[in-house]
Amino acid sequence: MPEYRPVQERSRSFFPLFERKPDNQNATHYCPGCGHGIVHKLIARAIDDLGIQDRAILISPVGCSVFAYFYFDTGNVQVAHGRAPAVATAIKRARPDAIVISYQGDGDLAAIGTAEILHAAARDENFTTIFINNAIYGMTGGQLAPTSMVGQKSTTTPAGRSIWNEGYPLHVCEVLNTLDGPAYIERVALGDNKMILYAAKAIRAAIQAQMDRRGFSFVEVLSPCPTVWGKDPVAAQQWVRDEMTKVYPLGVIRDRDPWTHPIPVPPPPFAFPSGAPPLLAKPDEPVDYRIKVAGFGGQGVLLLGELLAEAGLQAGLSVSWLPSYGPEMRSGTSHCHVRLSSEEVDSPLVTNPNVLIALNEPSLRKFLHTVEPGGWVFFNGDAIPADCARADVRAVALPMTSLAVQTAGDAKATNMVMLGVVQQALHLLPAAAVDQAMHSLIHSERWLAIDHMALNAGSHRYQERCHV
Ligand SMILES: Cc1ncc(C[n+]2csc(CCOP(=O)(O)OP(=O)(O)O)c2C)c(N)n1
Ligand code: SF4
Repeated sequence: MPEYRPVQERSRSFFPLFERKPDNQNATHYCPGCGHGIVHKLIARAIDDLGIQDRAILISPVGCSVFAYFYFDTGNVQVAHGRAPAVATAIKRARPDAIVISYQGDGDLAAIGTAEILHAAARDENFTTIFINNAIYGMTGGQLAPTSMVGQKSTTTPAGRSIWNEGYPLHVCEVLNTLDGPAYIERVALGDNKMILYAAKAIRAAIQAQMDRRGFSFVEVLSPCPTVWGKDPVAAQQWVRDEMTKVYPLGVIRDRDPWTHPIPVPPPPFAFPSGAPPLLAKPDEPVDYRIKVAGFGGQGVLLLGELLAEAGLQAGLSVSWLPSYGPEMRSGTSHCHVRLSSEEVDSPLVTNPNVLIALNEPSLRKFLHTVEPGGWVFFNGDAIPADCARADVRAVALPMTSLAVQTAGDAKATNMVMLGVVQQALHLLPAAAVDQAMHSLIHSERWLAIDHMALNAGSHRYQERCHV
């Protein structure tokens, strides 16, 4: 028997206090009569009733509901405008046991984010989207939305939406219903109390569909925006009931029989291609290298980062590699973020590296101040420039480009000299893993030979000059 709790009670899935505004911790930031507040409550109740608070992750959008993470005591990720389905996809795939609830307004979902929602639904991603259709851009002050109705006035259509100028409103549920993917699609409204009870049921059913691994579930909620519509809360609710529901008919649009459609099966975990060596043992000591590799485009910055990540993978670590580069193929700046960790990697961004690999002086100047105290700095140059000295980091400066030319006959092998130096200094990764990574990423025999020479040269030079 489900536990009986009065509806008025604050949901357990809300924080006891909303700490966004110190002087008002019991109210949300929504306007009186706004549908967002009501739908938040329905979602929180569903999370409570389904017993999933510990594994629920809410994706909040850009729009009036951008601060949803101040209210839901669940996992929370706030994402860029329109990108909730892409982020929800990533989270659900990485954490199949999480219950992912993606929350979007009509500007967010049906304008800037149209491609994301269509493709997520077509791929039948197993997460739930709650789509708040208030037929307007609320947060930005009332511009026309794709779902604004014909004749509806907005700041960008002061004379009302015209089919000649702005075309017809987008019926998102019906569009999604043309796709094979979705498991569950329903449209509900907040037009009166009975409708709100239906909305509660729909939200619960959609989340349940996800829990049953039935695939993509979607609930559109026709929702009042009294402030921007210029109506009082009661009139706004009536407008939802009397006008919006004429254009957007309510009801279950798809409830796919789980037995007639294959349940999406997650792909098998990553396996090394046959012939690859078995994973090397994880280190006894926990490892958490946050590495920034930076230099000019063409210096092999990205390849060096990729090699570190690939070798880390071969060594059984959790890794990430995130490149960032300008549009030029040559001589623009580029850098990448690499993480090598014995724990799961939470974010691929490296803001405060504990290892900075600077292949040129501008990169040293740009990133030196970001290095964590106690971290390592490897610089391709005769010496660290005097005005860059930092007493709280360990710095290694060697002229790696000259060394690459002298020993491997090619300045392009500078990155491999650097790899040899870093390896020798930090014993970052097992030599076999580095070798395996080089074989996976460098496909020319000639370059493999050159790069091995450069790697060894870097390693020896560090031993001769720097090892104490
Ligand atoms: C990339 C980008 N483009 C535009 C904006 C401006 N912007 C913020 S919210 C919004 C639309 C919000 O409308 P909706 O999604 O319907 O949500 P509501 O505020 O009505 O809940 C826009 C266009 C932005 N923040 N980022
Ligand atoms: S502007 Fe509209 S959507 Fe935004 S909080 Fe106010 S009533 Fe809600």
